Amino acid sequence: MPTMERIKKHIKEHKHKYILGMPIFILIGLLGSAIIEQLAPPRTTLSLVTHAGEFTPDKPIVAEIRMKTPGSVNVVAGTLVFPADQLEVSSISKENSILNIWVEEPKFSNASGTISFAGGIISSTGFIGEGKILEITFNPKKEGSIRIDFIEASVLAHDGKGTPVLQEKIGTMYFVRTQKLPSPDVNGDWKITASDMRAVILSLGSSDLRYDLNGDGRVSWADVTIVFTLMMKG
Ligand SMILES: [Ca+2]
Ligand SMILES: [Ca+2]
Repeated sequence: MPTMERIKKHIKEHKHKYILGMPIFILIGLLGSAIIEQLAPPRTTLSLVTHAGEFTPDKPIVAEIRMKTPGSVNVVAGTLVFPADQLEVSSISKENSILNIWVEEPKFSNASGTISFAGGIISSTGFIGEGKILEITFNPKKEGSIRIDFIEASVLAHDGKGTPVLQEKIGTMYFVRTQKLPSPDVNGDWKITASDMRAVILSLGSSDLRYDLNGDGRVSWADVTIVFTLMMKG
């Protein structure tokens, strides 16, 4: 189990203790995990990414499935799931994709909340680096936090054997709201993590509106709890 997952599982099991002792937990555990993230070597990843913006119901969200790989690859496939009651796909585009052959045409179902694709790169060298696989336009239907994840995905090496090389699938979360409150993703990296919680904690007692997540005019533990609760759900 990756370190962060292990930490999250541990926190879930001992949640009440951490809420009581939260400041100590922040200083020691969370600073450490942020350092580990920064020192990580390059990995083969598949992610769903979105440009910054405000998410409100009925305003389209444009997202990209992107792949990053330090070694040469030639097959990429995946299935994503989204909550069909909160979100619908309005279109999928393969324009400017790094994939140039499709084993399975990209498709989606707004009834079951799924998106799937499978394709390859026909080239003597395969593909190394970072590039776009697909662009997806979503329409949020209502307020709330919306999670989109890869339930399965694979990336195969351009080594004549098709060795599986995908190391991490990174979904995303949107915070759709009609009221103009700051997003709990205060550092804007599309994840609710210890970094967001740390930023809110460092502003405790201030009236910095960027961290006043519940809109009561000051930054308090109530705002920290909003981030903490979402972090535990993720
Ligand atoms: Ca964040
Ligand atoms: Ca507040």
